[in-house]
Amino acid sequence: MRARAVITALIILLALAFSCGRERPSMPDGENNLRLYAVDTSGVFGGWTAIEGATIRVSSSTHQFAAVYETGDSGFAVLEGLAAGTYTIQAELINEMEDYSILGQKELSVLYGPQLTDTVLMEFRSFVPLTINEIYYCGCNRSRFYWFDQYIELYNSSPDTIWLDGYLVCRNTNIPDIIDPEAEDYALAYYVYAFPGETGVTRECPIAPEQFLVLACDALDHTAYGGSWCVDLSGADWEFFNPLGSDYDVPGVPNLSPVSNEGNDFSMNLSHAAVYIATGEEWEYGYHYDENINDIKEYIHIPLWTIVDGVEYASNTDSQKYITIRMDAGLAGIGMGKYSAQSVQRRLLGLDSDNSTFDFEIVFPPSPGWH
Ligand SMILES: [Ca+2]
Ligand SMILES: [Ca+2]
Ligand SMILES: [Ca+2]
Repeated sequence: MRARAVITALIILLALAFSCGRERPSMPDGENNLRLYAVDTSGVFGGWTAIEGATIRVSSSTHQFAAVYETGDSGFAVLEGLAAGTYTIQAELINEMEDYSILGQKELSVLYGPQLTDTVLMEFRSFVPLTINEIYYCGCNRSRFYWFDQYIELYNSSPDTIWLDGYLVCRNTNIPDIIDPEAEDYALAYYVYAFPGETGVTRECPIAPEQFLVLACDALDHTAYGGSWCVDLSGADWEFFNPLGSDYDVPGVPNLSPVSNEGNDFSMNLSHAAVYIATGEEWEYGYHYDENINDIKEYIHIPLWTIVDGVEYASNTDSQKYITIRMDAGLAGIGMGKYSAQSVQRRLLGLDSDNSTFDFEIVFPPSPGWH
């Protein structure tokens, strides 16, 4: 009798277990809710405290997802309906009146779970003196394949003039085929152009406080060649000029000159590349095998400690990173289409969290020399 009762109980348990297994709802991808606290550690609000009014920016590195939230009076925001995946989260509070910003970031893997609670710790983030403020790369006229109006804009958010003599402007190559960017203490560059002069010695290339510098691939009025959506760069401050190539040297616009021995103008891929500026204090040629051409090729190694700012952009969020996350943990320009005449620009002048997903936004029209 007793044995039968035990067996019956077991059968019921087994049945329950099976029915649970069968009937457990296959959790849809988007059913996770995350309660996220934004905790300030800087002391602006008096000790560690979860703060109201912090902006929470969320993006995924595993699927197309970007959203913005704000914390309520209990210091948290509820991020609803998150699909399973990996997210980068930034909490920020920017007080332009009182001129401070507190930021925090974290990477989070969201699995299949009904409710999660997490915290982002925030601390002071100072404004970076010299930044890449805008990159315009995607082209302006598909019918003419016109993308020659590319440019890079620099900005000085410090109260002092910065001398760019000897500084380098660099563009990567398709790095994952050649080196592991996380394993090296240099960034691999393919196009490297230099400002005239010598770093820390000569003083000929100033960028004044709050000044924008436009570095044009060709300092021409491109509306005349590519159409009305293209950018007039006739007022550019500098232009990239390669005397080895069939490049046009606009008189009156000073030139950035190639250090790399490629006969090409400084050009940027229309959907995925990285751009970095370095002080030029140290660099060297490096030779690597490239399986795409089955040959050794010449590159330039830019030591990470000389790099002032680096930005990677890509239209696809799951693109393989070209540069180390120590320079840029994210990607600017996600979702941008080729020939859309849009550019990526820093959201806030001089604010650099080393994650371009959060630091940059897509803008139209491009804004050479202004923000
Ligand atoms: Ca040029
Ligand atoms: Ca020129
Ligand atoms: Ca601009």
